[in-house]
Amino acid sequence: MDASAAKPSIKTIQQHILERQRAHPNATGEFSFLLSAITLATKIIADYVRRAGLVDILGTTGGINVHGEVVQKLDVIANETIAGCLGYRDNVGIIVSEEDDEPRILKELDSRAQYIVLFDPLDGSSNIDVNVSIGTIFSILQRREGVDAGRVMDHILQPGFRQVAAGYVIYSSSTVMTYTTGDGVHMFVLDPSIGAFRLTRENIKIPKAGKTYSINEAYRNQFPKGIQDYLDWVKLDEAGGYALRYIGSLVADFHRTMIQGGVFLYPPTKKAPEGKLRLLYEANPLAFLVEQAGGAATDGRERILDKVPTALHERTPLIIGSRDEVDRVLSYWSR
Ligand code: AHM
Ligand code: MG
Repeated sequence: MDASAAKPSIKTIQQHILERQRAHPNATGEFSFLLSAITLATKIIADYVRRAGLVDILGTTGGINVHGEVVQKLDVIANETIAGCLGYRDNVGIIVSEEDDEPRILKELDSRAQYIVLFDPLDGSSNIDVNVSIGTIFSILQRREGVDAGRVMDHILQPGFRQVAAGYVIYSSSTVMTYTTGDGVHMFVLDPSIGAFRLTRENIKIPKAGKTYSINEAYRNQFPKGIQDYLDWVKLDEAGGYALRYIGSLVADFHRTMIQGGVFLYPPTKKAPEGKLRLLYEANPLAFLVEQAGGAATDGRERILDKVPTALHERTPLIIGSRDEVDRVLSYWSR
């Protein structure tokens, strides 16, 4: 990417979405209305994250979530902030969150309340207390035509290729929002002086290849043999100098991979035979983004976006990143 592409524009995310919508003759503006709820929520979360050491929001709530993980106070704040902002949008019928056991039905799905928003409110939350980057990931589906509104799970459990939009926000040295509606991947930086996300990169392309691999190698002995073989190969002279980078926040590891290329892997382990990451609100949205940017995402057997979900909080192995590197991993390991 050339330097001019990274020059901040005065175009805000709202202007960008509206402009892109105008290119579609049947656009009603509904969608920008929905996305603006997400940007509003993430601005509020960014503000909490920035003040995290100053106000009493660090540490745990004492609770355990549906995945058996310790719930951080900021997890709850982020979850309720997003749910609250979406709750004011009459075109959102259902929301699904990593932090909630069950979907929240805001309104019965109909031609007005047609969207389902699925999200991980604060990904990487075990990193909160040590000031490492964390993020929000979201996926947007539309209700299924001809399916009764009462069959809630049928509307939610749609394969990833049906997503109408997806994105993430990373709370880091700056707050960055990246989204796609199937028309390229676009990146914005929150300008705190005006409270708006400003366009910094349009139509991002992930490098086709990259020599950075990102995996929790401490689990090496638990990984399938093929993954172990790949990990052996990257260390050989003939591989040509790979680097390992692992932050332990999916959003942050993915963000780096999108910009610099390489591969992120969370394979099955003995402890988590289906991997750790969740299909609906982690793997699917990131897979949609990476494919739009020219990369690839697989579970080792099939394309992530083709997977037909069977449960709300289903997990999946995830190999995602530059196309050539994903293919290389698959040449060592496929299920
Ligand atoms: P979370 O959604 O509860 O924060 O868990 C998901 C996180 C990802 O951000 C990250 O990639 C992964 O867990 C790290 O797992 P591990 O500590 O096993 O490497
Ligand atoms: Mg997560």
